[in-house]
Amino acid sequence: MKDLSGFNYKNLKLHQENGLWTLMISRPQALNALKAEVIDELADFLRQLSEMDFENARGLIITGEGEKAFVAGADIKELSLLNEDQALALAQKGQSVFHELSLLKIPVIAAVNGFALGGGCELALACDFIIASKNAKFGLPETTLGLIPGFGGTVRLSRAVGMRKARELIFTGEIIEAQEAFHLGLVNHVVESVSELLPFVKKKMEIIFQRAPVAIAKGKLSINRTWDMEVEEGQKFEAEQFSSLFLTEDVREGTQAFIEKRKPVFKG
Ligand code: CO8
Repeated sequence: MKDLSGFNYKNLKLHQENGLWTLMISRPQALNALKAEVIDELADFLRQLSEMDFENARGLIITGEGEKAFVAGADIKELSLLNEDQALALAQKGQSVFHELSLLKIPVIAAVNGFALGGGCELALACDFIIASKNAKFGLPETTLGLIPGFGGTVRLSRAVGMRKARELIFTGEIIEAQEAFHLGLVNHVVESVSELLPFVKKKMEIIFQRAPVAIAKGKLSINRTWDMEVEEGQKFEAEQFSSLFLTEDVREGTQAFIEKRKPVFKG
C-alpha cells in the first residue's frame, strides 16, 4: 500500500487508508484560498494519484481545514497583482488541474465544510459530487471583484444547476446556504455538522468500494463523455464501455456471485 513519504506539500494535508485518500486544503489563516502554489501542489498530487493502481487508490475525498471554509476562492491578493497574460496563464493552469481532477478514474467527493466560493466552488464542481455540512455556503462572487469565474465555473455551474440559475448566481454574486444548494441539485446531501461530514462521506465511499472499481471508472467516463452528446452518439459510447467490461474478471465474479447467492469479491 502506498505510503505518504513521496508527498511533501506546504498547503495540502493528506491521509490514506485502504486506498481511500483524503486531501485537505490547508491554509486556514486565508480560509484555504487557492494561491498559485496550492494549484501547483494539487497538480503534483493528482498526477501521482492518477498513476496509481486500484490497490493504492480507490477514491478521493477533498475537504478544507477548519470549520469555517472549504476554500474561499482563488487568492485575491495574488489576483490583484496579475496582468492579462499572467491571468490567462493562471486561469488555464487552474482549469487544466480541475480537468485532470474530473478525469481521475476513481470517485471523487467534495466534502464541503464551510465557504466554497469562487475557485472553491469551482473545485467542488470539478468533483464527482458534493456532500456538505449545514454551515456550508456556495457562490461565485467574482463579479463583486470585477471578474468572472476563471476555473471552469461558467461552464460547470450551468451544467450542474441549469443555465438560468447559473446566470442569476454569477450575475448577482450571491452566496447561498447548503440547503438551497441541495434544492438546486448542486449538493447531494447535507449533514447537520462539520464533525458528521467526513464520517458520512466515508460511508458513501465504503458503499462505492463494494462495487467493481473498473465498472465505477467506466461509468464515470461514460457520464462525463456523453453529457453533451446526442442520445444516439452517447448510447454508442456507453455500449462500447459496457462491452469492454466483459474483458474483466469482475464481470464473471459479479454475475456468478449473484447466481451463487453470495457477495462478490472484486479484484479490479
Ligand atoms: N483570497 C485571499 N485571502 C482570503 C480570501 C481569498 N479568496 N478569502 C478570505 N481571505 C482571508 C482574508 O483576507 C482574511 O485574512 P486577514 O485575516 O489576513 O485579513 C482571512 O482570510 C479571514 O477572512 P475574513 O476576515 O474576510 O473572514 P469573514 O468571516 O469576515 O468573511 C468571507 C468570510 C465572506 C468568505 C470573506 O473572507 C470573503 O468574502 N472572501 C472572499 C470570497 C471571494 O470573493 N472569493 C472569490 C475569489 S475570486 C476567484 O475565486 C476567482 C477564481 C478564478 C481565478 C482565475 C485565475 C486568474
